[in-house]
Amino acid sequence: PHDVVCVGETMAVLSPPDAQPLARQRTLALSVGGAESNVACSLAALGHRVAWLSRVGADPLGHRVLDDLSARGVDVSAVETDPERPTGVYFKDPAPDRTRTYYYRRDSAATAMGPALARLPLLRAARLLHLSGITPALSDSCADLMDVLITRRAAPHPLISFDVNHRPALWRHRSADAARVLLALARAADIVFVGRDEAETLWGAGKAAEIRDLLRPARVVVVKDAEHGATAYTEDNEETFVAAPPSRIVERVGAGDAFAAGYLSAAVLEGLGAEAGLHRGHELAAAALATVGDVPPGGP
Ligand code: KDG
Repeated sequence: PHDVVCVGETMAVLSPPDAQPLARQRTLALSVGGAESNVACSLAALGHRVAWLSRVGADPLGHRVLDDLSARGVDVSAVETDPERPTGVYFKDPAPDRTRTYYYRRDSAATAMGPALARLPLLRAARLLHLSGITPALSDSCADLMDVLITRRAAPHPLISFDVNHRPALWRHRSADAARVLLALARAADIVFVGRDEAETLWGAGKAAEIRDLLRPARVVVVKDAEHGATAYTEDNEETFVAAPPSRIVERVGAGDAFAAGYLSAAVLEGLGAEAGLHRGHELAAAALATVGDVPPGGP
């Protein structure tokens, strides 16, 4: 069985190779990115056995997604190819404060994921399942899948890790309320990653300890506070803060995913504890901040 199974949409990414504004570009770099598969790539680079589950279109971009992820050591054997719907695409528009993302993913192949996925033996046998708040914003069937996996624990064995990953641009097209849906999912997960600013926007909770209380009964809550550092609240009610090392910032997209991978690798998969998890999280996030791609270059 796999150490970790990550479930979510991955897209083709078009980005300015020089991190300059999109509107001025003549040539764009084509890569692959998706919050959950970014985590999968970082975990595979650390030597963990990882699979990614999703759907891609029967198109060249779908092939590219599968090729890139398998080249990085991620098992993509259970990914479905959709003959009708395309692979999603997104563009990055870098700016000095933060990169904006523009999605072209409505009715993509991944939006047709649904509760049937929870029956896959590969998913049920994993030690850890990593999911994010992007998926319930994709479609009704994706929201049902998240409910079945997290709230109803259709796969009872794996621990569930959930990164809140609030993407307002996706919720704008949905009738469901992001704050309510993401709160219910986070509370029902075992390990939650959330940004302090994200929690403030969603739920009006701005202090790490307040966020922890709000997300109870989740067993572990990791609150990330950008450049300052991150605090982990573990089951014994221990609070551990580790400051982020100073890092060179080229482009931020993917840093949160790298952080989650680092924490899961050290604290959960290797059982080294929260402090080691936070340190490894910061270390991997720093590498992601220093590169334009969602995931630092790598692979065997
Ligand atoms: O965390 C990085 C992701 O936001 C990026 O890879 C794109 O998956 C993505 C999304 O839906 O925003």
